Amino acid sequence: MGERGPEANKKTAVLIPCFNEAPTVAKVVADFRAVFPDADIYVYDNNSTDGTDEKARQAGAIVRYEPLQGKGSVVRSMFRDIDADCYVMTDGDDTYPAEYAPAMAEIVLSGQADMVIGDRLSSSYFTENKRAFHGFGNKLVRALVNTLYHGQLHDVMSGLRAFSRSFVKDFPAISEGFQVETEMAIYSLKHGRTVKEVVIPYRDRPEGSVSKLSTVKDGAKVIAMIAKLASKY
Ligand SMILES: Nc1nc2c(ncn2[C@@H]2O[C@H](COP(=O)(O)OP(=O)(O)OP(=O)(O)O)[C@@H](O)[C@H]2O)c(=O)[nH]1
Ligand SMILES: [Mg+2]
Repeated sequence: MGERGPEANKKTAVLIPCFNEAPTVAKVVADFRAVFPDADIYVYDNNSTDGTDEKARQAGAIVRYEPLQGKGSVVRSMFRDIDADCYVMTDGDDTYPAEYAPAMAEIVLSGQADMVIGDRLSSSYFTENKRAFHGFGNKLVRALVNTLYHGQLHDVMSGLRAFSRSFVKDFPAISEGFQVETEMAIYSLKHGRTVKEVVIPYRDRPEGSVSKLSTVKDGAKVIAMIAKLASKY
């Protein structure tokens, strides 16, 4: 990337929603700091009880607290409160490769997309993720969204994304939980936002790190969200 590229003088913010990610959050902050030396890195802690906030602060993140539980609630606050030209979002569980994120941000900063999705489903997701029902759920949601909203997305629910400022400030963020990524896909398809995907490798959570996703309960909420938005948006 040249010094005078589209990213010159532009502010990038890295957003990491976290709920009890103490085993991994410091590595995630360090990995993203290494590839975005000038970015503001935010960890939004959502009532963690395992010292996630301290670990994040020691690693150099700006830590903020969100009392309303749920990834969607956190995304709503982050999008409202943070000012930047480009936003990169990732999970705190060290499942996404930071080294792919600058190319994704570049697509946003050069004006080629409002949202760039890191597409896990076209690479290692189905062999890396050990919960078979997650794979099924991802395929089902992708098929429903693409059929109902005329999309051609490969990965609707990925946690690694880049967004433009206008996307972040316009996105309604009505989801409280894990439906938020699906809401982003439907919002984009219905409102003519440009979406691009970059294929990324995916790795499973390391030993000792615990998933917050209840496959059936959260899966049902995602399906309900798809139905709800069909009339709402
Ligand atoms: N702020 C906040 N973050 C959450 C909450 N639940 C999960 N997260 C974060 O959202 C990200 C994704 O959660 P995961 O449990 O990894 O869900 P997933 O990636 O869909 O599922 P796995 O494949 O099991 O990892 C992680 O960074 C979590 O810490 C929550 O209630 N609040
Ligand atoms: Mg995860």
